[in-house]
Formats: sequence, structure tokens, C-alpha cells
Amino acid sequence: MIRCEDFFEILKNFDFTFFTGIPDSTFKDWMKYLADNDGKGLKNVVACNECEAIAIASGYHLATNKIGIVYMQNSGFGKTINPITSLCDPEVYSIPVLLMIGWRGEPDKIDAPQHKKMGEIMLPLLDTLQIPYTILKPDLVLIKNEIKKVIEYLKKENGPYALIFRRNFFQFYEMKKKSLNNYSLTTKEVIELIMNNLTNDEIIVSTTGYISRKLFEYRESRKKEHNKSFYNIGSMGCASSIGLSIALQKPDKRVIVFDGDGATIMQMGAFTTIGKYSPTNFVHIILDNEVHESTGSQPTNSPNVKFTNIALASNYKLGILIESKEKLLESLEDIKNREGPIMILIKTKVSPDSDLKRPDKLPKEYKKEFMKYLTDSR
Ligand SMILES: Cc1ncc(C[n+]2csc(CCOP(=O)(O)OP(=O)(O)O)c2C)c(N)n1
Repeated sequence: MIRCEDFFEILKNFDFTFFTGIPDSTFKDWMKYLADNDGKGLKNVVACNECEAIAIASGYHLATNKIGIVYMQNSGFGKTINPITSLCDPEVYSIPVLLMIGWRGEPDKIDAPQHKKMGEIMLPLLDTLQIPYTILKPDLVLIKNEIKKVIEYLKKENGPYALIFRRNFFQFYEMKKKSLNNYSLTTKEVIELIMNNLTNDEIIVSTTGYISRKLFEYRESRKKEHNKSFYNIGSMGCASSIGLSIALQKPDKRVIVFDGDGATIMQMGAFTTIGKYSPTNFVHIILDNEVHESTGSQPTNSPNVKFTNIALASNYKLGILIESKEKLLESLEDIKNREGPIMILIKTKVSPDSDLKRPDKLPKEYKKEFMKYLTDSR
């Protein structure tokens, strides 16, 4: 395995000091290294989604004539296709950019089901997009030679190039900059408090990563059926839009969305659709720990964002900011007779738990049970 310090040293020698993207657990230690060393010989711009990250690296190139690096999980690679083909492509603006892609769902390796398809098609997709790539091996001499060739390519062809990373490429890196977040509630506690205070008749849509897994564990540990939950384990940022649409189709059911701050930011335009169609039965709960906890607790941009203000300005009917258990319990009572769309923003402390269970059946089996419940309870 490679030390993050050594990898950066090689990149720096080729004048790669600008990074942007969305974290991936495949290289979570590298992401921690970037967050720790931001402003100390490198710049790490935390993006809202991978599409934006390509645009940020492009702007960096336009302004400096240098080449930026965009890191992402391969699930986010799909989001970059538009700016890659219409901005960076050698036949459009011809902007060089180096992609660092974490390979989830690699064929014949065990991984979660939402990664299977992209894991299989990633290399053919790169071929289709005419993006050359290297699957990087954890060997410093090979890496040095490879990066030398890559920089020559980037300077000659002025387009994208991809480096592919498998798991266990980087050594463990201990993050020095700990999260400043001092909130009292954990995500697990919040999920329990909310679930215990619902009527058990609500439809729950939950977001990608630990939040869905924590909700799944809650239901499992209490032997509750899963058919009122849609665990949106992939398509990060889409939980609120799925919930919106269900709420519009099922006006007699309350729909509760459990979102993360990273996921909310990734698709924040959804606020405007929720505001426009304004279902009264829609409750948007954001569990805001200010980090991407599921991929190693790298910071998001949430500390600067007043989600409830944006929600109200987008036509939500109520926005509540919660930092304590007492206020949460009070608000859960208060919203019982209030009309939505409602946003409840709950500040939570970072409390990663990588031993969490994952939904153990195939996503389409859960979907079937969920749809049956929605049909039967008409
Ligand atoms: C498009 C896309 N990019 C990146 C990922 C990898 N990923 C999975 S969960 C997650 C973090 C989600 O952060 P947040 O919504 O704040 O929830 P938390 O993990 O803190 O509970 C990331 C980056 C993904 N699944 N999809």
C-alpha cells in the first residue's frame, strides 16, 4: 500500500496541486490527507457533486493553465459525462483534467448491488468516451513512471485522462483536523427518536450510505417490516425527489425523507421542485453532521449553508433547526398537525459505524414489498 504523503510528493513534482471532487471510500485515506493539508502546498475544493467538480477543475485550468485533479467514486463518474463531453472534450474546449476514480463493483469482487452495473461498464464507458486510463498499481516506481506518461498525454492532447484505484491502495491516514462539530445528538439516536414518535403509518424514503443502513438496523432490531421504507442505497441526492413524487401520488400518506447534508447539497435544486409542487404531506429531514460520514467523514460545505432558509425561500411551509433532544421531541409533536412541505434540519455529531448491517435482500425485492404496501394501503 502507498502512503498518502508519498503519492502527493509524486503528484507535486509534476505540478499537480489542485484537487476537487466528492469522496469515495475506496480512497478515504487520500481524501482525509487532502482535507488535512488543504492550504498547505495543495488546494482541495470540496464540490457539491462530481459534475461541478469537473467544471471547477476546468475553471482552474482556464485561469492558471495548470491541470486539476478530480476525485470521485465511479458512481459519480456518470454525473461527469456531460461536462466531460461538452466542456473538456478535445473537440470542444479541449481542457485537460486528471480523473481519480475509485472502482466500486469491480467484476468478481463482493460489493453492494448498487455498484454492480457501473463496476462492470466503467472501463467500456471510458473507452466509449475516448478517455484513456490506467489502473494504478500500488508501487511508487510504477506510479512515478505512469504519472510522467499521463502528464505528457494531458499536455499534448488537452483532454481528460483517468487513473483507476482499487481498494487498499492507500495506507491508513490518521486525520489530524478533527471535525469541529460539537453537537449532542447522534444519527442513530435521532432516527430512533423520530421513528418512536411516528404513527408507523408513514412512508419513509432514506438516503445513500449510513443513514439508510441505520434506519434498516432500527427496523431489524425491532423486528419491524421494511415495506414502508424505500432505502435509496444508490443515486445519491435523489431521496427527496423520490419522496416528493410519492407524496404527490399518495396525498393521504405522510412521506418522510431522511437525507444527509452531503446528499442534499448534491441535488439541492430539488428544493425548488418540492417548493413548486408543495405536497402538504411531505417532511424533509436533513441529518446534518457536516461531513460525508459514510465515506470517511470528510467535510461537506454544510457549515456555511442555512438549509432551512433556502427551503423557506423555495416555498417550503415550515423550516425548523434542531440541535437538542428536547427541541426534536417538541418539534415532532408540533408538526403532527402542520402542513408541508416541512423541513427539519437536525444537527448531529459525527458517529461513524462501519459495522452497520446492509439491507440483505436485493433492492428489487424491497421495492416489490414497498410497492405492494403502497398499493394495498390505498
Ligand atoms: C454520485 C455519488 N457520489 C459519491 C458517492 C459515494 N458516497 C456514498 S455515501 C456518501 C456520503 C453521503 O454523505 P451525507 O449525505 O452527508 O451522509 P452521511 O454519510 O454523512 O450520513 C458518498 C460520498 C455516491 N454513492 N454517489
